[in-house]
Amino acid sequence: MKRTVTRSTMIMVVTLLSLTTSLFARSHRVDQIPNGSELGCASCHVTPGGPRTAFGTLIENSYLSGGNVVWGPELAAADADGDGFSNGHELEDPFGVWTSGSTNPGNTSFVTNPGSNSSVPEGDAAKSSFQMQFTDMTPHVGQYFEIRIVDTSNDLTVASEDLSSIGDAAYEFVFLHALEDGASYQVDFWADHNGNGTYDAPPTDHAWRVDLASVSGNTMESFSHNTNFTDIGGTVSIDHLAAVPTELVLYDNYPNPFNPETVIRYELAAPGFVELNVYNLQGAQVATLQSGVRQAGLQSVAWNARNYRGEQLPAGIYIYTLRADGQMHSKRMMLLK
Ligand SMILES: [Ca+2]
Ligand SMILES: [Ca+2]
Ligand SMILES: [Ca+2]
Repeated sequence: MKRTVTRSTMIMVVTLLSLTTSLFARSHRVDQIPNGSELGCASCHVTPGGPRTAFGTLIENSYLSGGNVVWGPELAAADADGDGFSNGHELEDPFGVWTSGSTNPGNTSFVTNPGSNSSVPEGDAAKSSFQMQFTDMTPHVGQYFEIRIVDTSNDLTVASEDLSSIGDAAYEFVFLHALEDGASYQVDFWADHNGNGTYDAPPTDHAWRVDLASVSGNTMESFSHNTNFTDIGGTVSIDHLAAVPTELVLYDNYPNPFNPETVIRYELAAPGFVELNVYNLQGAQVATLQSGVRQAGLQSVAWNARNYRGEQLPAGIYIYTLRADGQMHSKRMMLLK
């Protein structure tokens, strides 16, 4: 990195910083814990700049690096004030996934003081949270993915989320305040392996179930891709796929890179004329995959890497461009040999 700060500016900044720290304690650390601005310095100091709270002491002793707070899973899991709720639970980031500079997590009105045992979460805020970590999901990158948590006592879905397109082999979901202590749940999830936009029993689509028996506190599970499928049934909500999308969306093709075939998917907000073309990097149009009126909803088009004349195209990067509804979207794909 280039240094553009002059020596005199540096001295001024250092002087200002030392003045500020002596007057206002380490107020910059407020931005280094999730929802830190909700409590200000009160999370770490009993009085501004005064004695530290249990949370402030824990950070001071074990979670500073170069004067900055090291927020993460470990500090989140600890319960500094011993009130039975972890620091992360009290700050709405139970698994310590928040990073400084990003949007504050969770519901700010649920935040309680991790440095005071008289400040504790109540009602929904006291409910436990769940984190599901996925790894090695490479076979499904680019596919639609859905996960839901079902209360096994009444078969009701207590939380669900989806990804319109899996972006990476590793990803995670956090469901805040979804679990009741002592209750049991099943976590059902599936990837739209055949790309048709609806759930099909395995092995056509890949679907799995993880059981959470009698949960106690904030709970974390991890899952790596395997072929031990469970048919999670047709009750999974895919309503939003049937529903008309509100805007034109062009998804990453899958697989990518590819050989010999890939699938391009997009969502159309209203019925209308659609043109889907493929160009090479020189800007020449090499194929037209669609040209005509299409219905609203999810559309899926396969391409076998052949040009207008049916000839196999050389390996390389190609651009696919979707024109519809007065808009144009483009993405890149890579053909391998
Ligand atoms: Ca606590
Ligand atoms: Ca507390
Ligand atoms: Ca499917």
